[in-house]
Amino acid sequence: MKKNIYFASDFHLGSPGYAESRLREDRILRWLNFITPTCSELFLMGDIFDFWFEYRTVIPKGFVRLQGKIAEMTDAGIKVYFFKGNHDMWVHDYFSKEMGMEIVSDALEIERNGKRFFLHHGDGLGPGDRKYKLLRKIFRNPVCQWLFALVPPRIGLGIANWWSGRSRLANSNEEVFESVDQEWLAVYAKEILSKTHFDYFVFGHRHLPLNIDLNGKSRYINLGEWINFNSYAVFDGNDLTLNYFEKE
Ligand SMILES: [Mn+2]
Repeated sequence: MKKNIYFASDFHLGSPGYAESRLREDRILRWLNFITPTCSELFLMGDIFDFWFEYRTVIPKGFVRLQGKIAEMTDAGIKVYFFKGNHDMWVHDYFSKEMGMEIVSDALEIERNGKRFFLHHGDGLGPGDRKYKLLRKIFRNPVCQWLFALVPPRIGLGIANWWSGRSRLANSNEEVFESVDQEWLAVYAKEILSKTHFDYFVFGHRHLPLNIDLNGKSRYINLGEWINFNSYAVFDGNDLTLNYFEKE
């Protein structure tokens, strides 16, 4: 019975290099094969690629197994959503046209089986991080994207991959949980809850699997990442749970 909804983010394919990324891609394929029989919808919630920039006629090399598998899933009638992350926001029509995915640029609010979900990659939300919020505006600016596309891929992708490599994940700084009040996405979720009800807030970006009770009725799940955790969330029509693939 295809009734489950799956959520995952932060595969960071391409990082730190080809060989390690390929092993991760194989693992992701095993996971997709594992969920396919029960999957009605799949939400890929950002930073699937460590860097993706789509030119009008050119895409980055690699990741063909994932692309083929997603096309197979959407061809079979499974709805797949692709959220723009802070590493892979430069998508145009390739993912929708070739892979049948629906592109989500910002927050997505959905209701399934009477449960309300607030979904977002998680970047640029909540208090602080003003430097990134400014950068996000530049990165998402159509004129800036048009100018970047004029740079030949060999140079443009070189710069971009160098930039991506500087990120916290590639430098394996371990993420730690301090307290709910210091979790900026929990703070952001609570602010929304003061105005309107959601049963679940699902974010990525934090690189730390979290399942936090916000007020007794609502929860915040962070999807973690796939370099250390292989973490994902599943909604079985009744409840949303955090799970780990190929982990004891
Ligand atoms: Mn990430």
